[in-house]
Amino acid sequence: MSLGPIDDKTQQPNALWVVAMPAVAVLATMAIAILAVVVTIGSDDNASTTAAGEPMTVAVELGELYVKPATITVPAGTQLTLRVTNAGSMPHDLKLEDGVTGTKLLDSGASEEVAFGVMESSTEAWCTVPGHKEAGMVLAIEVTGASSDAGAGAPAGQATGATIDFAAEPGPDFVPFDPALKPAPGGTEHKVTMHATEKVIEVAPGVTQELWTFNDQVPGPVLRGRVGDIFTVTLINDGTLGHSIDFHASKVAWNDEMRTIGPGESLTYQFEAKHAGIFMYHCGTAPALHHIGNGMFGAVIVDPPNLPAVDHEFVFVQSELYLGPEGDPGDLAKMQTEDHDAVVFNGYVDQYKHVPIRVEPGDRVRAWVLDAGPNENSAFHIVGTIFDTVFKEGTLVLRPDATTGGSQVLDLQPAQGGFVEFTFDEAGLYPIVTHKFANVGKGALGLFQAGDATSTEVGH
Ligand SMILES: [Cu+2]
Repeated sequence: MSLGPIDDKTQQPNALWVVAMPAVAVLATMAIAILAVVVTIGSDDNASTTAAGEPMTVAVELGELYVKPATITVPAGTQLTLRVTNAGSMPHDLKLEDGVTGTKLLDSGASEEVAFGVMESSTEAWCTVPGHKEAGMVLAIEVTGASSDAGAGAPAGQATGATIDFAAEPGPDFVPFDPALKPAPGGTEHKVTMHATEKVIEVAPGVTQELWTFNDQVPGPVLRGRVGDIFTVTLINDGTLGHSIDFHASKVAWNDEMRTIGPGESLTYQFEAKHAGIFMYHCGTAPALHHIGNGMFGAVIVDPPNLPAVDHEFVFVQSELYLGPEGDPGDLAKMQTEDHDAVVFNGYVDQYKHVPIRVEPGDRVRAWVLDAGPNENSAFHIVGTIFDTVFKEGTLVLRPDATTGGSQVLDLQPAQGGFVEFTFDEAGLYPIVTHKFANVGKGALGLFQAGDATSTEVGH
């Protein structure tokens, strides 16, 4: 027998990780590689495929986000023991499909030798930390000479995601995410505590997901200040996974303030708001796509100097939903293929269609918009009005002026933001959409109600 070849293409840690990889981990990696070679040389290439019970021990390394080797090949009947070392910087484990056989959750640098039992047919083991299997942390155990190869290599049954009924109404106790924005608090220092949590939350009528959140809400809390203010944020990890926070409003080193902390740990992240705008913040823990796509994002608003008062300020954070099974975390595979189930404003399907946002005709309204993605763009538009003021990505690109025109859409790519200002000239209903219209039928629909509207019919 022999170990399967190591496929360098799939097992190279990514470049970012290499930067942060401590020398100790490099040495550990080399040692493991040597161990693996020793096992290969020391094994019997002519082993009988029926030599039931022959023991074999293989060294396996875990890291972000790979298993090395990715494939091991053993004769049927082998009593397989794996010596598993976590060479990564975050906790990992390695378990068979039964979810029981395998290692405990190994901290960075820890090792465990575990009997995986007698191998009768090909199977897989993977890291059970959510998202890590989908990101590539899978070990294929190929069994040669098995009596029946019927199931060999077949992927594990894929659980199907929950489905949304876009015609359904939320329950009577439904409370929408409050879109009203408060002014920046007084003072120039803002002390904020953010709890990273994992919580089952309703995302559409009758549909819940185990979202990963900041302060049990999606989007996370809006932070607001002025240019020159200091934000001191204490992140406390109340979850069971590693989490982190990355403020786009800050200029700080990625490997310090933005580092991943384990369950029960905390860190302090301080930054000066040096530039005006609406900035995204998000969890950056690998795979970041999963942590953002499953709810860990929010907005920091840094007011431009001399921002005039208006009658109403609102915030709309657009994001997608990639549903896993009911009550489970979102589906990373769907996030990777950009196969979203819904596009939502402030975390819930069509919530301001169900509960319109009330203003009065003639009121000046400022809507701050952030596209949290992780994948979709936003063509933010309000049916029935024209934006006379547009601020996008740090620049006031349009202001009311008899010589300039109007704006119909604030166009945003993921992580971009800005604000628009407008009025409603007549009483009635005004839909809030992204004019990427396929998404309007998938949850990206809300309503402003100006004055007393006589009907809640929406003409679509
Ligand atoms: Cu996270």
